Amino acid sequence: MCGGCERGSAGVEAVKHGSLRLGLYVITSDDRVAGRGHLDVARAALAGGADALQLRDKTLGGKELLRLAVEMRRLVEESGSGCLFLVNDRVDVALSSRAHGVHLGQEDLPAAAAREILGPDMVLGLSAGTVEEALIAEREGADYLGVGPVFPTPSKPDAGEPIGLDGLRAIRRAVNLPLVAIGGINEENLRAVFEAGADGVAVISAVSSAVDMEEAVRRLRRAVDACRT
Ligand code: TZP
Ligand code: MG
Repeated sequence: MCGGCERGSAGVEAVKHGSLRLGLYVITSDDRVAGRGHLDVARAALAGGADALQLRDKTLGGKELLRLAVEMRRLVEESGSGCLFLVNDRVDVALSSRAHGVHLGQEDLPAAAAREILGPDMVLGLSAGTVEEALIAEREGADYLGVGPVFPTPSKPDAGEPIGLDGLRAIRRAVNLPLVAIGGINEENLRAVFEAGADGVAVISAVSSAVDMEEAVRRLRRAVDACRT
């Protein structure tokens, strides 16, 4: 999809043709295991066959985040894997690093404003934890929704009460957008998540905390594929 592509070529065109691949969506974290950083997680995600990769760091300033984003974008391109690359929170960093898209939460720039800046071709993902948020996100031009937390998570202390599989089902019934479920998802519980209507699963600790991250991604890849055959 994006080997050597320019900004946004994996965007709306892919969505329109129903080919936005989000089945296994890996989000990077820093220092979950000492000495292991964002780029290590990214390398493992790419080698293990992730469909999408998101750079997420709540602590870094713009300069350092952009440096990482540019490097991650380069890794994605070099991998030739067609993996989608998104930046969390920062539309400016996503644009400047030529990411394929950005993922925004409820407290970030409103979707309509983000879309205006990003243009029609970049992928815009939005977080939604309720049916109401999902309906608004759909109306405002999201390409996919990050839905959760489905289960309790160690990775986001302010994530709020888990919505459970019932919450995910309710959002599934309400919107047509691709849904990427997030929060406490692992190899063991991901089948139930797909059965509840998710199109993909996003994970942090299932990869970042694994002893062998690349092997963890490969196992998740197989588990995701097994749910969809
Ligand atoms: N948004 C909702 S839950 C969550 C985010 C970023 C954290 C997911 O991390 P983990 O370790 O896969 O539960
Ligand atoms: Mg955010």
